[in-house]
Formats: sequence, structure tokens, C-alpha cells
Amino acid sequence: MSLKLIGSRSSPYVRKVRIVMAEKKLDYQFVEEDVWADTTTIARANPLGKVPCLLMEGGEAVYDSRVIVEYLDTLSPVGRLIPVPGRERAEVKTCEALADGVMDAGVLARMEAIWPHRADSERSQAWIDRQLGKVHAGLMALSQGLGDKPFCSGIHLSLSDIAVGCALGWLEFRFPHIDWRSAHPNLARLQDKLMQRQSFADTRPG
Ligand code: GSF
Repeated sequence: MSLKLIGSRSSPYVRKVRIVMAEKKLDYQFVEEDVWADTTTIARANPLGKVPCLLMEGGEAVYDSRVIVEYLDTLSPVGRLIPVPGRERAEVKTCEALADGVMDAGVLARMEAIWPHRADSERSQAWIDRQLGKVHAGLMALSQGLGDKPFCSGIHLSLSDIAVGCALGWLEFRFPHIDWRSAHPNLARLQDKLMQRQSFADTRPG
């Protein structure tokens, strides 16, 4: 087994990579790392101190999740997840950026609220609200983009659906009070369909 993925089971970005690995039937070793622990050694592989980080055959590191999944998609012709360069590819990558952006805003809001190295007086509700506004705006745009189509981009599973499914699954896990299912029933339908896939079921956070 020559590919190693450093990550955690709760990270939605790591989940995106693990789902792509499973859909592409790629073999890898999962190396669990808690990047928030004082003892973390993640910076040896990724100076930014973040997961996911993919270690290639020779030990070279590849990050972040968008770069990793783009590389993985080239490794096997099984189930292409990203279209060839052109307009469809730009659409898929924009959908991924939107879903990732929902996760980014959610992570920022969560860290502002719970990061243990910050005193309560240093937490800003205005910042949390700003980030949660992006989560809600992102969900609205994802729902509008999906409409009544079977998948986010075209009629087959693509990286768009994987990224969106990871964002929705992570919101369910970390922000259970955000009722996106009632607000966007089409996203709920997509999520339920995705969860039938082994790759999604095997990587459910929490
Ligand atoms: C985001 C990775 C990230 O923030 C990507 O790979 O797509 N754009 C990057 N990872 C978090 C873990 S999580 O919130 O899922 C991380 O490693 N944070 C550690 C830190 O110090 O920010």
C-alpha cells in the first residue's frame, strides 16, 4: 500500500478525500491525527498544520483536499469524478468550492465559539453570525443549483455531490440545530441518496 492519508474521522475535508478514494477503488493507509492536540506532528508533513494531507509513494506531501482529490481522479479511470477541462469542469469545481466554503465558514464559527485557548470575553458573536450567514447563503445556493436534478452536476455522481454530501453530513454532526432538511428538501433527498452508497455510509462523521 503506497498512499498514506493523514486525517481525522470528524473532518469533512478528510471525508471528501476518503469518499473519493473509495469511489475510485484506491487502496491507502489511513493515519489518524488529531491536529488540535498539543502533541500533533502534522506540521512535519504539512507546514500549515492541517488535514487532510496525502503522502505519496516517495513520502512527498500533497494538500489541500481539492488538490488531493484532483490528483486521485487521475490515478484510475474508474468512475471519473471531475470532467475534462472546460465549462463542465468549472461548474463542478465551483460547486466543490461552494460546499467547501460552507464547511470553512462552519469551522470558523465553531472555533470562535469553542476553541479552548480563547477566553469567553475574546469570542465574538458578530463573527459567528457573519460565518453562519455564509453557511445559510451557501446552503441556499446549493439547493438552487440542485433544483430537481438527480445530482448536482449532470446525471451522474461527481465531485460536486461528494463535496456537498460532506458539507451536509458535517453540518448534521456539528450543527444539529440548523434545520437545512426542512429548508431545502431537495438537499435532504440528495443526502439520503448519497448515504446509500458504501463510500458515504462507511465514513459518517462521529
Ligand atoms: C481545509 C483543511 C482544514 O481546515 C482543505 O484541505 O480543503 N482547505 C483545506 N482542516 C482542519 C480540520 S477540520 O476542521 O476539518 C484542520 O486541520 N485544522 C487545523 C488548524 O490548525 O487549522
